[in-house]
Formats: sequence, structure tokens, C-alpha cells
Amino acid sequence: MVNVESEPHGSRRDREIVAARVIVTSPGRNFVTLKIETRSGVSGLGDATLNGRELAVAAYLEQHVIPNLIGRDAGRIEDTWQFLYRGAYWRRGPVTMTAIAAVDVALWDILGKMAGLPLYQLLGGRSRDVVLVYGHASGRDIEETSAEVGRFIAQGYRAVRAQCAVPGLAKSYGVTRMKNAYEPAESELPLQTVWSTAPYLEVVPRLFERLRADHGREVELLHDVHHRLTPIEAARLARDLEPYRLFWLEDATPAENPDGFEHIRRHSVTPLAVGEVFNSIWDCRALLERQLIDYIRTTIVHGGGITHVRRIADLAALHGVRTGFHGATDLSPVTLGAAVHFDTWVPNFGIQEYMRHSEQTDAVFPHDYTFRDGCLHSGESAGHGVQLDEKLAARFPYSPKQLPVARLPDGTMWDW
Ligand code: KDG
Ligand code: MG
Repeated sequence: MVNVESEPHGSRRDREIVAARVIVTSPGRNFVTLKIETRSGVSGLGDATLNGRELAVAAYLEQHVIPNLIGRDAGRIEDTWQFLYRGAYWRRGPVTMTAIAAVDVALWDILGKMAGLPLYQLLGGRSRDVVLVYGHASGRDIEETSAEVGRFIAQGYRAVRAQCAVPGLAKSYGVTRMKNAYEPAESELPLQTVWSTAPYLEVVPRLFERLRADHGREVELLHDVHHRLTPIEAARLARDLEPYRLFWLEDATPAENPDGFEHIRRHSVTPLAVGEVFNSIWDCRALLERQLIDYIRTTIVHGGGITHVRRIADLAALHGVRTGFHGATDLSPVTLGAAVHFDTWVPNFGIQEYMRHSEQTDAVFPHDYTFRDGCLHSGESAGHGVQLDEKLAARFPYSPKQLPVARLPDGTMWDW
């Protein structure tokens, strides 16, 4: 018989959840954070940010999740996950899975702090010394984008995503005036953008031809189509980009229908990445099992937390697919911290997206992870190593913002 009072990670009474709160703050952009507190005084943080739909998750947590947490054993991470997933009856979906992820990550954080161990150690220990990341370069034309890629290489990056403005379009996805990051959720109502496929398909191969000419073969180059192409257009782009050896081509076509990826595979060996808008293993399953992609991007905050994304990564490993977690600035430092621990452990790691947060965001979320030589390092503090300065957070009230929408030149709604 186990004596629960003598367990190293605290007694059942120590681990009892006595409080949970949602903190919404906007240090430059909106973030939703869940804080769970145990009777022992140990607390944990989980990210619950769903860009442009933040308050839906905040309400889901406050109204439907937190009342179920009080009195539970914080050490029962798996059972709590199953309770929130199976027990809700209405399964899956970005709001539900983001809320579950926030609870799950906060509980792993608590477990780490109680055990005195970094999260990667709880998962099974280190599989690698460093976590390779890619940064974001963009520009108003090919010239400027190439100069930006050069700036990233000079900062030590070994992998860079490159996006350049599409000639004739007023605003192109991923092109920003800010250094290091782009921030798409800019206005209270969605910004209307125009999308045109023909000039895009013409400019992107020219961009990568120039990047290889300017920067050589060693740097890894990536590109995000952001769901804009039909399957056969995506196949053409993937084929046209083959000479430039991309690390990956991302979201080449919307992935609700995995069959679209058969077309791309039939015509090209450019590696494919998909999954940042997925929220469960069921979204990923067909693409993984049919080996239609090479990198899975579903990350902790939108994929049900560490408990669930671990299962996605294991399924991916069976089919030769590696992880490449989403890491835009709308995923808070709490998610990035947890992701870097996960990346440090996961055997089938590929790469981690890294868009630096603003100084304001970093001040609100002090963290242990650090960037060096093109890689992230998790740090060794217990749990995921990310804190929240609640006093400072209170100085940045929520500011409603939505993501843009896209239309074709004739006014037809398109995928943004
Ligand atoms: O909120 C949407 C962004 O996270 C998304 O547009 C970023 O596609 C993205 C990426 O690859 O970082
Ligand atoms: Mg993307």
C-alpha cells in the first residue's frame, strides 16, 4: 500500500487544487493565461490564447472548466485531461482544446515544481542538447527580403522563413514593418486584404532562387503559403521550388481534406509542413498515416496540451514525420517555454518556430528559455520555467483585435 503522505511530489492534500484564475493581459498583444493554485502554495501556469477569439476561451475556462477543477488532485494530469475531453460530451474544436491545454500545461508545471524537475525531465529526459529554431524574414520585394534573411543569418539563425510582398497586392501575408515578427491581428474588425494567385506563383520561385544565390546552400529556408492555394497550384509551387531545397513548404493548401496533399506528393519532393490550425490527433491522423506530410505543426496550446500533443508526436514518429511546432507571437511565452521543453525531449524533433516576443511581453512573462547560436535552450528551473508578473500584466488591459480576411480581386471570400 502506497503511503500518499510520503510521496516525493507532495501529499494528496498538498496537491489539492484550491483556486484557478484566468488572467487576460495585452502587453502589445492579447494573451489569456490560466493560473492554478494548490493547497501547498505551489501554482502552475497554462497559456489559453486563441488569436482573435481570446474571450471565448476565457469564458469557457471560467464558466465551464474552473468549477470542475476545485478540489481535484493536481497530480492526476491524465485523468483531468480525460475528464475535460470525454466528460464534456462536445469534443474537440479550437476553443475546447485550447482550454484543456491551459489546464494540462498548468498541471505539468505544478508537477515539475513539486518534483523539483524541469518539464523535459518529467517527459523522459533530454534527447538533444539544443533546439533548432527558425526566424521570420520578410520584405517589400525580393531585394529587401534577401537583406532581411542576411540579417537573421548574422544573428546566428541557421534556419529562416522567407516571405515577400506579392507585386500588385497592397498587403501580403507575413510581410511586416516590425523587425523579427509580424503581427497580423491589427484591428478590432478584420482588415480586408486581397489575394491573387498568379503573381504569387510567379514571385516565390524567383525569391528562393535569389536567396540561394545570395546566401548559399547551408542555411535552411522555409516558406508559409498560409492555406492560399488549390491542391494543383500547391503542387506546381512545390515542384517549382525543388531546385532551392526548402526545409519545408507550409500550409500549401487547406488541410481539412487530406486528399489535396496527394496531388502535391504526386508532383514534388519538397518537404511539407501542416497542422498549426489543427487541434486534435484526429485532424492529423490521415495526413500522418498516409505519409502526406513531413512535419507536424500542431502545438501544445491549440492541441490539448502536452498530454495530447505527445500522442500526436508518437503517431507522427511511426510514419517518419517530425515535429515543427507553431511558435508565432500569438502563442504566449508560456507555450514557447513548454514547447522548448517538449522539443528537448521529443525523439522525432524537426524544428521550432521562433518569433521573438516584444520586450513588453517578455517583461510580463519572465522566462528561463534563452536563444543562442540559432537555437533555444530550455533552462533548468522546475516546471516549464515561465512566470507571470501579475502586477505588470494588470497595466495592459484587453484590447479586442481580429485576424484579417482575404478576398480575390473580384470580391470572392478566400482563405486568409
Ligand atoms: O494567429 C495566426 C498566426 O499564428 C499565424 O498566421 C502564424 O501562420 C503562422 C505561422 O506560421 O507562424
Ligand atoms: Mg503558418
